[in-house]
Amino acid sequence: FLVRATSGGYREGKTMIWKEKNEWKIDFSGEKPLTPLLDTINYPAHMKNLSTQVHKPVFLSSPLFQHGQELGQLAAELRAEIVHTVSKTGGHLSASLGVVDLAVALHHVFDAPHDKILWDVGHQAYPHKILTGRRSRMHTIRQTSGLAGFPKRDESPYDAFGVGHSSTSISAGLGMAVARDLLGNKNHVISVIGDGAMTAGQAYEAMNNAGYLDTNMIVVLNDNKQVSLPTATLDGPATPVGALSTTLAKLQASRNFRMLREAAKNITKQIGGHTHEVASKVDEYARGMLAGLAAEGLKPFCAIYSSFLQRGYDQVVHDVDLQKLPVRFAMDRAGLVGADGPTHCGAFDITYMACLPNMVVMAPSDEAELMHMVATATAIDDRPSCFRFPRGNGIGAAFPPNYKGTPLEIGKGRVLMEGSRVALLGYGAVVQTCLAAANTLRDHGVSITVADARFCKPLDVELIRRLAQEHEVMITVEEGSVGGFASHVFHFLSLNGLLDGPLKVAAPWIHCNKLLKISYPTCDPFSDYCLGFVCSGEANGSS
Ligand SMILES: Cc1ncc(C[n+]2csc(CCOP(=O)(O)OP(=O)(O)O)c2C)c(N)n1
Repeated sequence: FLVRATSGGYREGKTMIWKEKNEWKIDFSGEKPLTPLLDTINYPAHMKNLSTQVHKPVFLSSPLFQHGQELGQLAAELRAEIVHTVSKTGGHLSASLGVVDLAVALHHVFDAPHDKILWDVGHQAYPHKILTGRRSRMHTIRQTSGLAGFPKRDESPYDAFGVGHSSTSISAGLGMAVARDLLGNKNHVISVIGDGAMTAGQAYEAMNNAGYLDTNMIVVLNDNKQVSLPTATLDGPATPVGALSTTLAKLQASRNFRMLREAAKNITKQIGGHTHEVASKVDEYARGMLAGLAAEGLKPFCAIYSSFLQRGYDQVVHDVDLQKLPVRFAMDRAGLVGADGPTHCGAFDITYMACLPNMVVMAPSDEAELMHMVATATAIDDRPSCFRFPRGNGIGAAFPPNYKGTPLEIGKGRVLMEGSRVALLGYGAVVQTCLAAANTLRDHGVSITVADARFCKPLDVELIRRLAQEHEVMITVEEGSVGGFASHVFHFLSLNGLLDGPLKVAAPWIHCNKLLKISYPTCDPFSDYCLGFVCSGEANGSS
């Protein structure tokens, strides 16, 4: 099997992508590839008449086209197009290249958007986007006001379901199939899921329910034996799927299993809903497993994106927090994540972790503090703890000796800059923004204190009380949703009568787009806000 896309006028020696044995090779020239067939296609309707038959194209002499067909040519051109676009924008290259043939086939066979095509995770949607009217905007992908990096319902009617998180396609597809039947419609529903996404409990629960309901839907398992993430080690690519996949593959192939499956299907139908109820309790188990490790006296760390921890929330609450088990959650990608967009934005973790009764909730203001918080979490043995840190590089803070952190006193913040009129109380990496804003404000003659809260729970109530009593204005700063750090601070202030005096408080709500534009050391939007607030006496835009 050999697929080629050529650039530079289809001259020999300009091949960009080809397959040798089991490996894809890319010879990237950087030139915009010629894509004569793709240029004729803006929507799936334009590719319906392309042939799947072997024929000899007039303008190409490469091996693909001697033995190929128009759809194969389209796929080859799409590959070249994606390599070219992603070389400029960045993004999910391998996942998208991996489904080019599939995307071409699905859009040729099915009639989207009438038929619903659901891409699991959605990181592989670039060929789908190009074939569904968005080719001319691919250069804007993952940028502010540009195309999203993932399928998004309000971006295109061809994006049947919004994604970014894995393993939702079968359950969402099943819902669409059931809705179709209830409404008496006739469309197809196709869920495309990878072997990596297939390892999550949600996918299994959905399959269980789909089998029980016996609704007509199509699930395409894209079993490439890889997750398109950097899983390689020094010994080469690591196979991400484990015992479950191997065992299931063997099991599914066996005759006995197939007989059992038929029998089980009949029994399930007779028992009805109860089976579903029992089965639905098999859920995201990883947090449960960590709880087991902690219960046996080990020191488990759960390192996870803030946005992906959302998936296992009941495990955090029920399996860990209520039992006071010392699982440590290291929440990466906390706060704004830039090009990965809203599905990967770590906006909610402060809120959903700090409302739990036993959780210690921390956020480091720089990479050295992060080391101290790892040490702090390691030392906390009688309850769960968590710390959040942002995507990207540190600020270049000096590391502690031997790269070893020292446990912090729990519930104690620190003052970084002493002033008298305005107190900025930052939580997490935004403390750096506070420091930058403070410099601007000082240039305007405003005497300013900057404090690093370090802990959202337990709060450093002594520090907060002092800041409230000794300043005219207090502003809390965090990168997260309403209900987070500011809520805890204001709650404390109100319960202790500290809002009943002359103190002006605010937790500014600055739109993400503005925040993204903050550049040190000017940090305009935030310092502008502070200046406006301090000088005008009005809490414009505060929440
Ligand atoms: C809930 C959740 N956890 C983790 C991720 C991070 N992630 C992005 S792609 C991916 C791997 C998907 O692998 P697979 O389904 O096999 O897709 P393919 O290898 O075909 O790209 C993971 C784990 C995610 N998107 N969502």
